[in-house]
Amino acid sequence: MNEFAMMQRLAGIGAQFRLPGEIYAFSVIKNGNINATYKVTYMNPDGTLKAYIFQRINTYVFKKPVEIMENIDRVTTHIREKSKNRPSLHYHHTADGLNYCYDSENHFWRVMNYIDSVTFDTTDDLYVIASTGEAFGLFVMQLSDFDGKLLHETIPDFHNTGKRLDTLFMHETEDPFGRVADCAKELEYIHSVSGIARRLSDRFLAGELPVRVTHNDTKSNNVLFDRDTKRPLVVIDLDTVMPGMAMYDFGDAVRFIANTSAEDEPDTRRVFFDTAKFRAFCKGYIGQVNGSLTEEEIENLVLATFSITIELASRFLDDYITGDCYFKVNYPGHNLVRTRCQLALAKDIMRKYDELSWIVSEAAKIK
Ligand code: GN1
Ligand code: MG
Repeated sequence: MNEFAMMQRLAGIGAQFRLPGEIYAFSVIKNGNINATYKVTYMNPDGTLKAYIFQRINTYVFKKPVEIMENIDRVTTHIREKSKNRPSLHYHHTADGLNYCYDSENHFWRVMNYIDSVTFDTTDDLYVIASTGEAFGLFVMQLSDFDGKLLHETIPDFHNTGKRLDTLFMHETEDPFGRVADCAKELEYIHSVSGIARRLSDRFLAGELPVRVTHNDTKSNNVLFDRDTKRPLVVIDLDTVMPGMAMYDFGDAVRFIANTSAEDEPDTRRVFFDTAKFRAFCKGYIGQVNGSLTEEEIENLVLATFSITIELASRFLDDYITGDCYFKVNYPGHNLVRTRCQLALAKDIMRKYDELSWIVSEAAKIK
C-alpha cells in the first residue's frame, strides 16, 4: 500500500475513535513479529501535536481479538489502580464504546496513547538490564492478586512446550514444503533435548507447579523506559497476558536480553548467553518477586530459560517447515536463521547451566 493510501486508512480509523484534528505524520514501529504497529501524530485543532499508537492485530495469530481487548481492559485497569504515579496504557473508544474497530477491509484495529520513551532490543547497560528485570518482576507482583479466571486464554497452549514439540515433530514427518532436509541437524538436536525441554510445562499442566498471571512475551523491548533517567515506565504488549508459569516469563526475558546478539543473528559464532547480563536481570527480577515465588520455582529458573529457548526455536522451525505463515519474515529462510540462533543460545545455556544456577541462588539470598 502506498503512503497516501495508508494515511487515508489510518485517518479512517482515527475518525472511528473520534481523535481530534488531522494526521500530521506517521511511521511504522518495526520491532514486533506479529502485529503491525504505527506511531501516528495528529495536529490538534489548536495547532499542537499529539501522538498515538495504532495497531492492526494479526487475526491469523489472534483468532479472537475481541477477547484480547477484554483481557487488556481488565489487566490495565488493575495495574493502573496499583501504580497511580506511573504512565499507563489507555485505549481509545469508539462512539459505540468499543476499544477496537474494523477498517473497510475488515482488519481489526486498536488505538492507544503514545508514551514518550525509549526501548532497548540489545543493550550492554547492566543498569538497564536490571531495571528490565525489576519491571517484569513488578508486573508479576502487581497481578498476583488478580483472578486469572477472569482472563480468556487468547492463544490456547501458548507456552505448552510439549505440544509445541509434538507439533514440530508431526510437521517434520509431513514435510509439506520439502524443507525438512535443510534442517536435519537442528531437528536432531531438538529431539535429543525434547524430554528436558518439556519437563516443566508437563509438570505445570499436571498441576504440580503454581499458576500465576503472566505476561508471556517478556522481551526487553516490551518495557518502555524514561529517556533521561533510564527508569522503567510501563510494561507493554499485553496481548498474551494469561495464566501461566512465572518461570517462563523470567526465562523468555533472559533468553532475549542476555543473548550477545540479536534474536535472528545469522552468524551463530556470535551467539552467546552472557552471564553478567543474566546476573543483572536476576538481581532486578528476583529483588521484586522474592518471597512470592516458591523455592521450587526459583530452583527451576535456569531450566525454564533453556526450555523456553528450545520452545521458541521449535516454533520458528515449525513455521519454516510449514511455509512461514505465523511470524513475519524479512527474507527466505529467516525462520531457519532464527531457529539456528536460538539453538546456539540454548546450547550455551546448557554449557553454563551450573554457573547460571549458582547466580540464581546467590541472587535469591539477597532480599
Ligand atoms: C512474537 O510479535 P512479538 O515480537 O510481540 C511472539 C512471541 C515470540 C516473539 C519472538 C503472539 O512476539 O511469542 O517470543 O515473537 N508472539 C506471539 O520474537 O506469538
Ligand atoms: Mg508480543
